[in-house]
Amino acid sequence: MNMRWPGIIETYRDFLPVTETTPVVSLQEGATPLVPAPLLAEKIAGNLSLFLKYEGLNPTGSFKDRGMTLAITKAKESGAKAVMCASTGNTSAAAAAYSARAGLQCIVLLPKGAIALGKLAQALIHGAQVIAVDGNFDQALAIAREITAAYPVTLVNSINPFRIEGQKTAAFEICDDLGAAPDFLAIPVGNAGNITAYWKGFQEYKQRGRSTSLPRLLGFQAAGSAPIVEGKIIEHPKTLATAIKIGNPASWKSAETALRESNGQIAKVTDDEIIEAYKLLAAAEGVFAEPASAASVAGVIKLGRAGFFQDIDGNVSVVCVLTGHGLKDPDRAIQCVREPVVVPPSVAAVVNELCLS
Ligand code: AN7
Repeated sequence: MNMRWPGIIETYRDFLPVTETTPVVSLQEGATPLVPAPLLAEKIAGNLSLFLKYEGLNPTGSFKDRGMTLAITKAKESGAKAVMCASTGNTSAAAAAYSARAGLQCIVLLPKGAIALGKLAQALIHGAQVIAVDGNFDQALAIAREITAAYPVTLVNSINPFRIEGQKTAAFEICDDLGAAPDFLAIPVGNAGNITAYWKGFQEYKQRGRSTSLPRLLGFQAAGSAPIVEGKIIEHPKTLATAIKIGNPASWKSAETALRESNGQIAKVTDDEIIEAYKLLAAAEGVFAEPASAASVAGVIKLGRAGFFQDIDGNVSVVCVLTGHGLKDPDRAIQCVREPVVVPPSVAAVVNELCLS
């Protein structure tokens, strides 16, 4: 069979810890579009070229698939029978799907009542054993770490280095598509695995002569869940962007290293700013991303308003990572716009409603 795109492991095999005999578990993840966003760019700054790395178009609807294809492949290679993760939703959706494909048992710990509907549906339909913890994500992750240290169950949170290895391939794709690294990469930050992975990817691509420059990283956290920005653990994180409702990121240190080495910065965006960007993306560019993803765009809008890009000479290229699909969280979409009006089933009623007469 001649596959058009065989997934990230086969495509970037030379950059990943696999051998000829590694049993690759893939859903043909990766090769996500880099969508130009000219209307949004124009609103932000005159000298901006803006692109959206639409990671919601991965098989389970988020960037987690890149890390999970490798984490599950390596778990299978090592002879593991079961994997576990704590999750704000997307990791559990990916873990459940790839585990199903690999024939592994999958256990997921979810903070009770704090998971978007689509993500919960995914974990359940793929046959994971789902346990709701009456606490927050950070507590669930602490439990998962302790259990996987004591029992023969493989942890597939991003503390697992294979997750980072897989996720770095998104940086490769951006360089391949643009023909160079962008000037800036804007990315939402939760547990901080993805910003770590992107930085690793951009660096390796440059070291291996596949790109010639490095981007500056712009990380964004939700204002009520911004431990890295505040410089302290947030015991009770709050935000409607449930994917990044994380108060004690596992990859905190490596995120700070990436920010420092790339001459980047991390800032916070409020829930109102996130929703504004979320609606603008959908209505002005036709791109539906979940609220956490819109944090990257909200951050770039905020920097634009402060004159950040205008102060730079010449054209500036910015890639915003849209980490998850908008359909993950349908409740939020409906809540923040107007629900449809209801009319009787007649032409006259619809014409009247549309003010056509
Ligand atoms: C849509 O699924 O942590 O900074 O358990 O789902 O690498 O954690 C999700 C994180 C951004 C933050 N956008 O990435 C999980 C989980 C979306 C996400 C992030 C997440 P990291």
